[in-house]
Amino acid sequence: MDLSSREPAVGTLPPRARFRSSLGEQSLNSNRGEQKLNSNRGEQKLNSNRGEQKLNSNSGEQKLNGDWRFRLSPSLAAAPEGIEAEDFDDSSWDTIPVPSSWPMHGYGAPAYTNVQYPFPLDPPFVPDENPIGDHRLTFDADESLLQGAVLRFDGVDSTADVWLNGELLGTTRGSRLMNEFDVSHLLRAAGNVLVMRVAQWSASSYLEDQDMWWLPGIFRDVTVMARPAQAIRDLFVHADYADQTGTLRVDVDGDLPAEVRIDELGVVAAAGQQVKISNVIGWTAEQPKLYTAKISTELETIELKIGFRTITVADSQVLINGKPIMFRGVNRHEHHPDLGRVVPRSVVESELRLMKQHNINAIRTSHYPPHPVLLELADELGFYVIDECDLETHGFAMNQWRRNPVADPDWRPALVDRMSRTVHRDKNHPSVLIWSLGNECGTGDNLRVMAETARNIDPARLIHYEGDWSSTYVDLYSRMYAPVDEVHKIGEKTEEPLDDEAADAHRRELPFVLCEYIHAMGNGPGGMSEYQELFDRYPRLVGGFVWEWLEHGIRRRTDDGTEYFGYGGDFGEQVHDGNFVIDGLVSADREPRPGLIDLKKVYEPVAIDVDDAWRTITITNKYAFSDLDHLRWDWAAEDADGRYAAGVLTTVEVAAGQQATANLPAEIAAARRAGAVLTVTARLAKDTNWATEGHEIAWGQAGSVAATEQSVSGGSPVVHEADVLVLGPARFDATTGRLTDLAGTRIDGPRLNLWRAPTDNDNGMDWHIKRRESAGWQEVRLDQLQGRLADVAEIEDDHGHGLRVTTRYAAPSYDRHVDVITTWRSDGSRIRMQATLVPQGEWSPSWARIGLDFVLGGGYDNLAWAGQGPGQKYPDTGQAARLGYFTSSVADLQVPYVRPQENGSRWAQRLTLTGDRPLTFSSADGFAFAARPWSQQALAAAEHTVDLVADGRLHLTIDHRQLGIGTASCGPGVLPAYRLDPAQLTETDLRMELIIE
Ligand code: IPT
Repeated sequence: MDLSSREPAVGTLPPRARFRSSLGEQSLNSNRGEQKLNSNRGEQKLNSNRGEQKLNSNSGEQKLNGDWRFRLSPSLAAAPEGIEAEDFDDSSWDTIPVPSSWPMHGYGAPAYTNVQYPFPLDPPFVPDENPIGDHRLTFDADESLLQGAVLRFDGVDSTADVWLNGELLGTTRGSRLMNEFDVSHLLRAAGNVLVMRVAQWSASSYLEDQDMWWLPGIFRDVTVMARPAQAIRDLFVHADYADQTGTLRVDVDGDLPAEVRIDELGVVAAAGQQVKISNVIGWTAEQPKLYTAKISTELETIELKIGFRTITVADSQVLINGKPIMFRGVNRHEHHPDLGRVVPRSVVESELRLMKQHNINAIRTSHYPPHPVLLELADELGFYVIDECDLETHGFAMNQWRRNPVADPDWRPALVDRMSRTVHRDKNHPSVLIWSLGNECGTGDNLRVMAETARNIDPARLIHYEGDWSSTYVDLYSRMYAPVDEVHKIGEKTEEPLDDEAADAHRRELPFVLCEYIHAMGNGPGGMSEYQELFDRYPRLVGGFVWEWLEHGIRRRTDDGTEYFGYGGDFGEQVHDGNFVIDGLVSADREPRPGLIDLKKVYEPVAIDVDDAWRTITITNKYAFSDLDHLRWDWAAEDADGRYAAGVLTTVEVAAGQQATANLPAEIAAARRAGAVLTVTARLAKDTNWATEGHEIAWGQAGSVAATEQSVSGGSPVVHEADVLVLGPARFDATTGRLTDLAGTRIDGPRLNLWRAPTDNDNGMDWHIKRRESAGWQEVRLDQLQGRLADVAEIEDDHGHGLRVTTRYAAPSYDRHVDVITTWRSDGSRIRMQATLVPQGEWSPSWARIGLDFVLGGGYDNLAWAGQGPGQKYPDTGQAARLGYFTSSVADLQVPYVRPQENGSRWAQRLTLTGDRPLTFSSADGFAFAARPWSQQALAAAEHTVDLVADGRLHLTIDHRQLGIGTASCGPGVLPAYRLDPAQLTETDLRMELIIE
């Protein structure tokens, strides 16, 4: 086994398996010729690899998925010899399912790195310690396969030698690309022996440095397909669309006479013949109309779903069927918490439905061609897809890009081969609009050649690559994590010029896409709306793809069986990148995180604005193609007592891309009252293939939740009882100045809190931001504030009696401090707290919050609030939090981020802890609150969800101000509008008021 060959590695094509035109232009054969596979086996001739799509033929196929014999060796040297022999005795081997990622079945362990290669950079060689997974299967072949057949692997990570019945077929290359071998001469009816020696590391690993777990194995389907001598080898559908007219030509390889039929359109044509078809419905993500085509030869019929659509670029926009579109996209990796790279079809189906349900219309298959099922479903459900080649060489950056394969001519055939196989595999999917050369490979001329390769095979699609900002050989100007102000300039076409004038002129006319943005790691992402506003404003900005759809957590169990998700470093890796692999809108189990709920609001295809008087509604139709006939419009009014009026609006007519204002029925304005909220919701009027009738698409609101009665007069005088000061229902400890009891409920607080358990964004990567928020906090020891009662005084003034408590908070070793002056009044049943902060000294650069902590005993497991909910909200997140009246258990307020961190804050004007003795906090200005069964310190110390243990108390933080969240975990930090810089605080920022009863 030669692990170091610079690819293409897979076999020579027998003449009949050649592509008619496409592959003919490439010099693949010369590179594929003789390969030295294994020192002890000498030179071997490789077999065929067609690098093309899977044809859905009626001539038959047989899946070889199932239990295979398996043996893992720590190195090639330690691997058994002679396993390819048919009579090799594998009875002592284990069995493993195929497809599988073997570390997920107890062999070795998963390992996670982002940019860095976990082995020395010595291309194309890999270490001697190279796990080798030997796989063997004995099978009988279906009758239909015996006239000629191809053995197909949809995914083998990273490289395998393959033998059938003792004969070497060749070596697979390209983990996420398909490899095929002609087995016509070898396959027999009974007792076939298929043997695969899979190496975890190979030269291919240098090209596959994606930010994900390293998980070797035969992780996608293994199939034998009947491909007799006269079978169709390749099909290329060209189905364009303009003005209800489809233009169709189906190219079939070789000189095979074939007939093309589309019954639904009454089309019968010869292969290679171009036909115009009228009354065609075009394919778009909004209306993914597919037609079934049958391509028949004397021998077989191949069925194919066809979508008619044309993609063009005009006026720096991307047009589908002549209309500009916007990508409301996500980056999607393939990962399963128990199976690794193996993702069952049912999971893919449900996750794509989940995407559609959250107004997502585009997918970048980061960073490799996906399992073929994904594209089938994308065609069917309607997604615009950037299909990315299996290529990333990011780790060369750590060596100043020396010997980067994309800049090394020796690697060129390998890269060109990968690109061409990507295009050939997926070229007949209408959902695929764009070919992406790969991800994070720096720059190099091989990329330009890859672009040419893709364009030559398929001139009808666009080419994408982000890593070369000169953008000379691509059709889109693409960037990742560009900050809002830069994107603004790009939208206006006033961005900084490139040095090369011609390149600049070319790039300035390109549509702009953010192939990655708003990094969804942990709590966040913050600041999504600001990007969307720019996309909506500037036609050149064709949208973006959130990084990323899915967290790559791996399910683990504690000794007592409690489940949690593991991340990098949990599996004994020496070199790893921690929880950077946990950065998705959904958990590894596909449970939506708050970021996805917010994104759904940000990606709304319809904007709904209701005026304050509840009289008019303004609707903006942001669809590119659809009118609003598919939607139903509900309205409902609610106040503290619940919903009291509701109805359905008559159909609203607004054409695609248009805005209209209409009067609401008079009964709605008549229903308006104080403390009430009107919500208008656009829902699906009927079932679709991704959601049922009634599914919510968009919503808008007017009104407000009840304002609180503010007049708490200082009627009650302060009464002294030994070390206790009593004010109405409140008791204070005279030595600390803190509340100890409120109407019989034990309480401890307030204590000033300026910190939070750092989020992943607070811990940020400093390639974008000047400094990590959490590092700044650590420097000033914001998490260690100590209080000292400076003064406690009884007061009597125009407002009556009161108690004034002054507490000085400061961190160990430092003299900078904040005095908190709290004035308490009571009318006998309620108390009012007014607090003023007086900071002294240098506190820069940021505070996480201006909050007050209270700790209560047990018994408060539920709460109710008037404000925004039901989900969490921070200054630059929580777009989905709506006005209303909410209840929740304390447990349900917590967001189980895989690495625990600040979470769960809600905005309220009134909060009631419901228990035996309900306690209510209110403020007309509103506040944010977090209620947790553990302390902030415990939250910060936890590394996994299982580390968090309820301590029997309720930890309540009431925030007057908070720092935004931002996306500094891999992107810009908190935008200026959402910062909390002590040096910039106003008097209003420093004064808070709360009524407690
Ligand atoms: C960017 C990568 O393209 C992506 O694969 C992922 O690693 C992401 O970052 C972070 O999660 S590269 C980054 C250095 C901009």
